Amino acid sequence: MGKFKRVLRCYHCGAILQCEKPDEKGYIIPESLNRATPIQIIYCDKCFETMKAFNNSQLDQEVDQEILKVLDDAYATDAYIVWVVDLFSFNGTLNKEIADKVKKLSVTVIGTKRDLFPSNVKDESLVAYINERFNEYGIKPASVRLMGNTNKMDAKEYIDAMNKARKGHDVYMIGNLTSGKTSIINRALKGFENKTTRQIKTIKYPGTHLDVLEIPLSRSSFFYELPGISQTTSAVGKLEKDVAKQIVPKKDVKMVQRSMAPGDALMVGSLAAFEVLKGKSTNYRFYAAEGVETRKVSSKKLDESISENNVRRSVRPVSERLVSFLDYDMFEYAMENDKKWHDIAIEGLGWLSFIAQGQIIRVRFPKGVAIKESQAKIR
Ligand SMILES: Nc1nc2c(ncn2[C@@H]2O[C@H](COP(=O)(O)OP(=O)(O)O)[C@@H](O)[C@H]2O)c(=O)[nH]1
Ligand SMILES: [Mg+2]
Repeated sequence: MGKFKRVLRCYHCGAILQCEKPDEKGYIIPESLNRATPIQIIYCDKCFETMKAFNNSQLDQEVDQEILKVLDDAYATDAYIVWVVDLFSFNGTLNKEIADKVKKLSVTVIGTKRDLFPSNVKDESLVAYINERFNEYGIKPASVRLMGNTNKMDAKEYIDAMNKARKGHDVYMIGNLTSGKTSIINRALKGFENKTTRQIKTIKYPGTHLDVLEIPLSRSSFFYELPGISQTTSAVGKLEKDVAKQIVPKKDVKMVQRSMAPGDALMVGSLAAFEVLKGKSTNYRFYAAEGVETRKVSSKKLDESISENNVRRSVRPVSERLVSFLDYDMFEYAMENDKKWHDIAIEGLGWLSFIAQGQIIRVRFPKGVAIKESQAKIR
């Protein structure tokens, strides 16, 4: 029998790893290759560099350039910005280009879908989470409000507060698709009195192809609802429709708690998995929509368990778009030891919450979806 060796590939781009030609695909310095243990995931040098950047700053959401154009107007007129985020799917990933455009303006944030969270979750912790995430992008929100379908909204109070805060300037409401902008407007309109001769209407925003809802606030100032920012880094936008439906919560967010130690892994359907590589045995909480199922398996058998689940579908959801390792990204988080609650959140899918105590956690998730580690949303 002839000799053979295992062909190693970059976990991210799939290129065959090689140590000879630095300018070609799959190059990795020999030290990194030699240091890697057989079970370790390996990236080529190029992917490793991009992954590092991604890991620190998340993927950049793509944005319709015309939205940026509208925000140039907002900037020029010192407008008041209302930025709507969906408390469930928001993992702290904001569109950086948009954040840069509005960070010098007065920005108020509305966190929607509060009703999906258990009522014992403190508003303060959600508000602190939102503030911290916006601060990371250089935005200090003038205020943060939480809203939910079942919460009462005093429409008149809301409009009065907005009118006071906007100081006569225009208002631009921005936020991801389905973040809840239209719902807020519909509720707020109940307390709105149009004192102008202009109508509320959808217009093509001048100089763009964008349909924008225009509400006259005074003779010379308007409220604009911009089209939703597409969810290019959310699991919802990456997976097929029926899977997307299962991961968007309709009722309360579900929490499952599992004790995990090194060697344990938590499968989230076949969509994602968390492996504990190092650390004491401790409780991990996973928050997701009701239809998202989890199973604790052995880390060693994780690949096998996922392949098997792709066929048997006993832990849902399973996506047809995730068939090989190249369809996932993988990160390892070396946690600090601050004994505080932290989250590792996968945008649009859910988040793992735990007390940081120096553990190492490896996460796999659909490629192109933003992942983020931060202090916990629910503390
Ligand atoms: N449970 C819950 N669902 C909401 C809330 N706000 C919006 N939704 C739902 O989220 C989806 C998108 O809402 P919409 O207002 O159209 O979002 P827009 O795309 O930002 O205008 C709809 O199915 C709404 O019913 C909320 O506070 N709680
Ligand atoms: Mg809308």
